[in-house]
Amino acid sequence: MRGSCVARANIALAKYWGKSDEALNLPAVPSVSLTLDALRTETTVTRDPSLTEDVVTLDGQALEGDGAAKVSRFLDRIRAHTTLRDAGDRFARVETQNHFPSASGLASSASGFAALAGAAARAYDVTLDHDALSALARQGSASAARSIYGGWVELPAGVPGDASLAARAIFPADHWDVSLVIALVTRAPKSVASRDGMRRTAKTSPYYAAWLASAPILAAQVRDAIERRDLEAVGAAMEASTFAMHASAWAAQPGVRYIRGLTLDLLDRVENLRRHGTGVWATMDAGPHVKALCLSSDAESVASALRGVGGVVEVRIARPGAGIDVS
Ligand code: 2P0
Repeated sequence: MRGSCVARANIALAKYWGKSDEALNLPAVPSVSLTLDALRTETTVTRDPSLTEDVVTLDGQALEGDGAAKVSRFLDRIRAHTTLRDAGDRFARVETQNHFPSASGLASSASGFAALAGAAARAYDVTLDHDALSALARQGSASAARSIYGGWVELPAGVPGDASLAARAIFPADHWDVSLVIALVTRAPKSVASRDGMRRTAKTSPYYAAWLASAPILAAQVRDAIERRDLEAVGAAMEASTFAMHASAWAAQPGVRYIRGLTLDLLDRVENLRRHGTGVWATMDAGPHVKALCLSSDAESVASALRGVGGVVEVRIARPGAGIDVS
């Protein structure tokens, strides 16, 4: 009757931006990510015969409207696998706790749908392996497919119509002791949801075609450099992927711009650290925050440098983390 799942967020080193199939939520480009230990989502799904609809809470607050409908539609996909016949068993209470700010560009939808997939499959007694859970989580949010797995993960581009697309683990979390130093620029929700931002980019940006052409090359460079544990090569390809993604979005009409003044100040600081000999590179997602990739032995000094940038709300260090834990 009940399933719980912990999932961790992931940060893409080679970015996903744009879809090849909107209905199946398939990415148009391959992406490569690192699952993190510090950003956790915990979800419990409890089937409750007394309910006449799903009841969803996020951090203790009732979720209504589109957010709740998205969760219900996701549960419907799990329920489609069940042989439960009793209508009273259909609806569930879904309680989610995010241990980081929601919807602010810190990939909460990634850990959110990964945790929901794991918890719901257990609550509805549906046996799915990690591959099937990843494909399922992908339909909630493509980046969630990657959070099913720990460590270094790849999500290939989707071929339109292929509902089975899943992420795959390419190297375990202990492959390489790096850290992502996460500098929060604001606690406010992001300005444009990623889904809307990427749709607008695909429809109107003259640079979207260039993004589609360059993203697979950058993803391959990131993957090969991770294999060699070559931080400079990972960092350079990660920054190229980040800037190409943001540039394609910025050129949409109207422009989709996630970068703020403070984002640029943080990028300057990262570049400055590099000029003075620290191996550190930056990335941003669909939000203004900066995540700096470095060796774990440099993480404290990078964190303290980023804390020194005026206006930064919070800086935390994240290390490679595990895939989902279902109980
Ligand atoms: C990524 N992002 O690869 C990229 C980089 C944001 C920038 O995946 O529409 O929430 O739900 O599949 O996964 C954010 O997009 O989008 C994202 P949907 P998702 O991490």
